[in-house]
Amino acid sequence: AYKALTVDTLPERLKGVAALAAQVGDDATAWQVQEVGDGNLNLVFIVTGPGGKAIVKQALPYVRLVGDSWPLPLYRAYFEYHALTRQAARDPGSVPSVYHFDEAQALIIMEFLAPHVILRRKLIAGERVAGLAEFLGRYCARTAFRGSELSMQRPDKKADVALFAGNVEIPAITEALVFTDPYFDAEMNSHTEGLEPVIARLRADVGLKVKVQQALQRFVSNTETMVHGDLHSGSIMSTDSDSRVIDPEFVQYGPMGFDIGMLCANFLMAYFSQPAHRGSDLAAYQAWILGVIADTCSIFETEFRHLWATERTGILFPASLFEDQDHDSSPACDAVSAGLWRDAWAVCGIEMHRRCLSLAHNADFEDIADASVRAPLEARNLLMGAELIHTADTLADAMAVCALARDYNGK
Ligand code: SR1
Ligand code: MG
Repeated sequence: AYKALTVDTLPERLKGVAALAAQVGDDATAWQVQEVGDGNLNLVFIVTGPGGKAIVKQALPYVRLVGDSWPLPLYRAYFEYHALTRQAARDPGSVPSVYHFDEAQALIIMEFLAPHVILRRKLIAGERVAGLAEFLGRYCARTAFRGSELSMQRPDKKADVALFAGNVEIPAITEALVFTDPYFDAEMNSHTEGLEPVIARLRADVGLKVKVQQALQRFVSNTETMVHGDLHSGSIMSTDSDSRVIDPEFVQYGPMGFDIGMLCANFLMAYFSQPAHRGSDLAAYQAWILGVIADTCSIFETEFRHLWATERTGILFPASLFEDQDHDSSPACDAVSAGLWRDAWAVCGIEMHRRCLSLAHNADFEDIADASVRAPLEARNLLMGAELIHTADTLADAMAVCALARDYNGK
């Protein structure tokens, strides 16, 4: 039966797992165990032994952030495991290696990444990561394209959609906390004092709420590709020059623009929060963040078009309908890309709202102790989010989004 691990029980309980012993050494009495989970949901242990280190991640039967009053299925570890194997296949090297999965104990033993730290912490500290945009742009494009019917064969895609459709309660968190709660007075909401006029304006904007619900409609019903589902800067670990994506338990089949939209939102929130974190290097660091957004999106587009040209092996937009007739499928790729970015910018604006208004705010803003400093920075973020949601259909590209961010940053 399932039982949550502790630092004291882990060596005895996992000493027989050969895959763990292979990483850290056979002698479990020599293992040192630390619990380091700082996310909202799970236990995360670092196991250190004479042979090295490994991560043991175990799901809890409830939301850690809230407590056992909010039960949450253990099955999320099963979906996380299957997501990691697919991400590793679709973008090799982008995620930690998995050594062992135990479904009954809802635990995954995986690679200890060192000296990687959570990207959000690096952004708050004003640190740069070389190659970040290249890595993230390629990761988002490859997983979006290779998990869709642009690439996958019909039986594989149908089987995968059916498999991940079993992940019900975890995406339900996103459906509520991201797409719904920010726009009414939901029980678990909280906000910085002083934001009331901005919040009232958002909630009075019926057109905005229609667009958000349309985005939710696409999120729940459009199974275009396998999305990570929670791709914020806390789901990325980086050194100064290497990055990996972690934590895909919010996986589902959803819109191709979902992950990159959520990702850009988190860079924008890093950008808007910087005046409270930086001194003399503020302008240069903010410019670097906007550069990461612009480059990530442009590399996404280049990689997506490269895959379109070289790996279009699925049922969608077959060469027989395009290349044979006019030797050019680029108008079709343009149309797919336009729909993808429309979804991405809407999700981007919505994520910018939820991290300031519903449960689970982000440290970029929360680490600003003085509410009178935090509120105006969050207000810029909320208002730009609303503009993104309203104009998602017509935004030219990520450069236009960065220009908008510069405008709001000056307000
Ligand atoms: C109750 S879970 C709250 C948030 O934590 C996760 O990391 C997701 O971002 C989720 O929305
Ligand atoms: Mg997470």
